[in-house]
Amino acid sequence: MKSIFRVQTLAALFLLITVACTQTSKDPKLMIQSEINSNWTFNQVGQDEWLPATVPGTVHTDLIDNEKIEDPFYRLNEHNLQWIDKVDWEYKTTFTVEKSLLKRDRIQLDFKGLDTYADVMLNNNKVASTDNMFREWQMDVKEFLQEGENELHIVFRSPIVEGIKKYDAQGYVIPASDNDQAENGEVEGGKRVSIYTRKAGYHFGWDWGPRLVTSGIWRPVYLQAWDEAKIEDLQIIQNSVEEDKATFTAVFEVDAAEKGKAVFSVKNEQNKLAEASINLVEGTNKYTVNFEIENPKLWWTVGLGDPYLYNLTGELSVKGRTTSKDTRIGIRTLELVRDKDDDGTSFYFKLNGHPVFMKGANYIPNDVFLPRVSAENYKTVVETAKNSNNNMLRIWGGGVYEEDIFYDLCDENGILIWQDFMFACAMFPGDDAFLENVKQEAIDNVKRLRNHPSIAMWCGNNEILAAWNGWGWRRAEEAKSKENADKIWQAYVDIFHKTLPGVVEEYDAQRSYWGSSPSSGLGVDADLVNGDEHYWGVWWGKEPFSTYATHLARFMSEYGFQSFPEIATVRKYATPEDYDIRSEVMNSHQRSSIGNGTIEYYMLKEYNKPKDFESFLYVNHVLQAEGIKFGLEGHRRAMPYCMGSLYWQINDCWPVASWSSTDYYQKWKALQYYVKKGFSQVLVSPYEEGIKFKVGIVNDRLEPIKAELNLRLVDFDGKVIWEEAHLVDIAANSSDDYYDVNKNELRFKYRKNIKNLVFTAELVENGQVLSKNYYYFLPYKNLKATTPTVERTISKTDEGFDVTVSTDKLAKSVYLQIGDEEGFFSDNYFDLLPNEKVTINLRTKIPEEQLNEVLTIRTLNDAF
Ligand code: BMA
Repeated sequence: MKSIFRVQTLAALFLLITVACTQTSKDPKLMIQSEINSNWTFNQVGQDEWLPATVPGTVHTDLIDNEKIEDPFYRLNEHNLQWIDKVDWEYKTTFTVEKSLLKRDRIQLDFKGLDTYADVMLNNNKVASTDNMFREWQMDVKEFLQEGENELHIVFRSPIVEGIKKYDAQGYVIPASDNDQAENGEVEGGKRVSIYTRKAGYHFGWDWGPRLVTSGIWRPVYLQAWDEAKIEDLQIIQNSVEEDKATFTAVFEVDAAEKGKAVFSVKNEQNKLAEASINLVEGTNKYTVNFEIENPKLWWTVGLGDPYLYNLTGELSVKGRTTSKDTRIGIRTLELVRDKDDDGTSFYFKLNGHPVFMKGANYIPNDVFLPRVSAENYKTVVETAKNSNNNMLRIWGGGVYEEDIFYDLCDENGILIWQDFMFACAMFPGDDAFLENVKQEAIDNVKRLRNHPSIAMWCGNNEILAAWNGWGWRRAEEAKSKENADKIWQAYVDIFHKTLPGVVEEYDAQRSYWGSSPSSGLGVDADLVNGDEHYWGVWWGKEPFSTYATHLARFMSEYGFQSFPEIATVRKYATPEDYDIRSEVMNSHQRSSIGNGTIEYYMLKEYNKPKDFESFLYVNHVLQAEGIKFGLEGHRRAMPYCMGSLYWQINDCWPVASWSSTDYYQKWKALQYYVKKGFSQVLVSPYEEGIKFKVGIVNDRLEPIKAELNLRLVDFDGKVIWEEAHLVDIAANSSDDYYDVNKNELRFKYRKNIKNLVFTAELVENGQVLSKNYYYFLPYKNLKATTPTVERTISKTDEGFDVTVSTDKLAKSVYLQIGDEEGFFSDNYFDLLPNEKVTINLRTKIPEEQLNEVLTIRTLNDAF
């Protein structure tokens, strides 16, 4: 039996191979693709100095690599490099094409990103002229290719020169904020030309960014060849989710060279989920296949469950040859709920049926030179967000639609994305060509990103509606000419009320579109009861930090306070002679017009003047963190009225004074540690409100909690003056107060010690501390905190060290540093009470002897 079986199998196999070979000697794959990423050189047009180039890359980074310019981030170098964006640049490479490839039905060049005005020449034939950094460009090139060597040549025209042409032709000035640093950029007449070019706004400068207007092949270039048909896109639409099954439609967008029979299928890693025979129609068309997933595991955000993902493959077979596209989905329902209620209109996200408070940050690009952001950098920023209990990041509209890897990481880590379209703080042109360009850009990006479970919502722009109405742009324009003001507003309506929502409706109908952040509806100005809010009263308005907790809207999508980076980062761009925030170099790395003065104003309210530059940096970190803490906790306590808190901003694009919680080198400032605590799944939060002193508890878990709430008044020598313990029942997904006294009573009772007292609140569940929080009744400068002696012991761990610290008196804002060495402390800038022993884990590669040399521990007392 056995041997017969074997003979039969072999014969069948032989037959199969012969059939396959006689049927076609062609590649079994319908499509092949290769990346054109080597042998690139570049040259300034008009010069003749071709130098090696990196693709993907930028002109600036190629000039750095060839030592033609110095590091633009160092001291004042940026200002000597403004000529680069006013000249044209060209890139060239050659690549080899085999005869077999030329036999393919169709051959295309596929550019994932060209920055920005590029003329593309293949073997001296112009195959495209591009004008939008955010779009992908495909061009049919079969007729221009030859066997053997082929030359690809791309000329980038200056975005400034192109912008000036359009600016001059407009006939009236379209308002743009001074984030477009035209003067810094030495643009003739200070013309703010950024709005004419579909290119990352922050390249033209921002109040946290340098002015470095790049050009280049910033995303990969592919050569693709195929026969019969190509899958252009695979969209997975979720139709229904029930406990035992979820149903979907796979929408294949296929470009077919000719009509004919095809088999479409959808597979997961183990099984074929569905298959359908469909007749292809020539040209680009959509074909659908329905499928189901049994017992679906849901995708959850940070803290609520696993962000479970399903890998799927859509396959297309024509005449026995196949092509496929991989994608990945998360099964979840997500709604932006806008219901009328007693206060106005709600604004919250409901995930898998549960309202979820959004805790997170605004996110900007990680570098002004985008292609050098590594996978590791992306991993770090997303992990920082996750480890700090963020469940949402807002990709702000003055940057870019991020790389695929960024969204993949957010999918994997349970972080939702509020995705702005790329428009910020400026009005824009509204001519037909511009609108069509914007439409194509939106289509490209919506199609690229819509299968990611992390994408929560599309938002038209950042602060443009607020600028037009609230900042007075409309009135100013009307005063100049009503007719032109009407044209400018019409362009706004065309882009943000028609084009962009139209694309979302057509290509991603299941997601919400929000016109502008902040706003209260399409074209409706932000108010506190109907939508999202950017609150800058603290900072621009010099209002006290405590206002964060009282200026409440339905969703706080921006608020922030600045700090300089830590000394190790400052040392990378400045030398000791620059160590004064008003020095030319430090000032050039501070782009907020009111930055230095505002930091000092707030600092002197809470603290005395720091004794030196390094101490200033340290106190600035603590100041920023202590300030934002009012927002992190206050917004959460105000749930369900307020359902989101996204501080401005998690990252930096160069080393600078900014509102960020991690600096350009991804180092955590004090704020990042405070965010981690302020956004913990369960939070205990002592606070003052009017004449009351209260302790609130916020529970983001979807289950109730029974816990012990321990409250104490402790003096700075560690003596417990008063204590109370309460057993508390905390409802699921709730915020409430669990202690409430008259503030004056408390102050009166302890008036003798108030300068020497800290109120501590601790929430304990089954012996585990869920959250711990300290509260002082006076600003630090009015406290009687004397210099403590902090003891430390060190022990080696697999990934670094455990540093255990203890103190004889209150140690305020304990700050551990390891000089310029690389390392990460699990906690930092924390208060330590006598009788406490706290172990901090330090992840580092430095040896123990070195650690003993470089480890320093400061407390706030050392800063004055
Ligand atoms: C917000 C943002 C940015 C800006 C930040 C700090 O309004 O939208 O435009 O960088 O404030 O000023």
